[in-house]
Amino acid sequence: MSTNEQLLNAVTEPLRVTVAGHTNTGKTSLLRTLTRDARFGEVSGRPGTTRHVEAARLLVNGKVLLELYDTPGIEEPIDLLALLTEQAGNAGNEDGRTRIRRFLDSAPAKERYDQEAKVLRQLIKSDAAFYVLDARDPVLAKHRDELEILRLCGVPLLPLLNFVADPAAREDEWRDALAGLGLHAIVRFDTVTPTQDGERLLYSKLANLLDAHSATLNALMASHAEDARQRHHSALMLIADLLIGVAALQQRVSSLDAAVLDKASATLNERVREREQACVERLLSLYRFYPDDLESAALPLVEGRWQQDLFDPYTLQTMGLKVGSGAAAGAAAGVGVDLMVGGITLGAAAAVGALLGGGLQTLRHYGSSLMGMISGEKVLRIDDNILRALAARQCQLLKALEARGHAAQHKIIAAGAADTIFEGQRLPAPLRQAQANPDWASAKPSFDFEDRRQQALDELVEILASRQPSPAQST
Ligand SMILES: Nc1nc2c(ncn2[C@@H]2O[C@H](COP(=O)(O)OP(=O)(O)OP(=O)(O)O)[C@@H](O)[C@H]2O)c(=O)[nH]1
Ligand SMILES: [Mg+2]
Repeated sequence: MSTNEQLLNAVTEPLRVTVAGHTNTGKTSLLRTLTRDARFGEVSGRPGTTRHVEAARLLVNGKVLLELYDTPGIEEPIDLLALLTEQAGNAGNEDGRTRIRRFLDSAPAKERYDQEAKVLRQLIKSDAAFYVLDARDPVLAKHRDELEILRLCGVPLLPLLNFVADPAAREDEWRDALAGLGLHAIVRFDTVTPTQDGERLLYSKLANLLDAHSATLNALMASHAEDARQRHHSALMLIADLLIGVAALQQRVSSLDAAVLDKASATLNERVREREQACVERLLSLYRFYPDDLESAALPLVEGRWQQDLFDPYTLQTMGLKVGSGAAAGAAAGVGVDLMVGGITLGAAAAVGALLGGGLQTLRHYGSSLMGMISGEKVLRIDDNILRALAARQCQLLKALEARGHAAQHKIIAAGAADTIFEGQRLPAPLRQAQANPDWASAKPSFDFEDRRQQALDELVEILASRQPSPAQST
């Protein structure tokens, strides 16, 4: 039995954690990020958005490990604390829970304080609570009163500093104030841009507060790390498959006539765009983002589409790349298409280049051009720098998706700012092999070449992984 299974077997019932805090501090956003569900609840910049308690469950192997409860924001803590104190007035030394229960049974809990009552009703039956705060806020009396009220429920509280990525965050001020209230275990967790090990830290601090539930939290952390590794590997497979497929793409042309080249390269470009788009959609869905969640911004995509066309010379320029092949580099002839003229010697190629007025700078001979040598056929294929740009863009997207919380609603990286991935003169071997194997344009089952394609794919995944390690590896 694996350690993970042992941990899971030790879990008897789900851990119940209430997410509480002042209104508009990012409670619902936290739920979105922890459940990786960008559609959970309603998030907005106006206060009082969440009006009811709403639960989300985290499952591992079909078993519910954690139940998280989103709650309405607390709006009137100062008056409520005064009421609780007043209600306790003649009751002597009763404990906090009794005071809270009395309040919950009283008329104000159904009227003026009905939002607050929903929070307390949930909190009192939970194992713990995250107290979400906006670290940009100054520490005020209302926060202290709010914490005092929540603490009456007798449930361990873990304060969570949200908005810590904002330069206006007053982290030290909050740490001091919380320490003054006896709250020393604190987590920084920006729900929009959580750090790579943010969730692990969150759960491990919670485990420190909740000895009895450490098996649950350990199982959750182990499963999160494993999920992140698997997602990362699947993402690299998608990217590698795109690159191998595109490198193998070829478009035959009957002549080197400009109009023929134009048409053929346009067809080829379109096939690449479609494949790139399909890869984007798969990556988004693998990371549980939706194209329409990204509206007006997120990533360098608009509604899941790249803002800049891959074949626009400006796109390549912003990545420090240019299209190499002279003859095919004229915009009309299809930017980014490398021209291979089978069977033509360098001398003859130069002549053809001269004919086109461009000069074939990157004439290459690959496997299929041997065929061409006999038949005299000509094929267009995708320029090396387009492959570099494709790799860079997809890896940039992957990085952004891995850094993005599911509560994010705004742009996080600038278009075109991708780092180059395959620097230098030559493309990695698996891509060069793909260029020589037009059959690799799509994965097909059970042919001889399938294994070699798969090997090249695995090799390319390794190369990509060495440039873009999984975030889970650092944890
Ligand atoms: N930049 C940034 N914005 C955040 C973060 N967390 C929340 N927000 C934004 O803050 C606003 C409030 O977020 P919500 O998640 O709705 O807050 P809430 O605490 O659930 O609010 P109520 O339900 O009204 O109590 C939204 O506009 C969020 O997009 C964060 O970590 N960084
Ligand atoms: Mg909310």
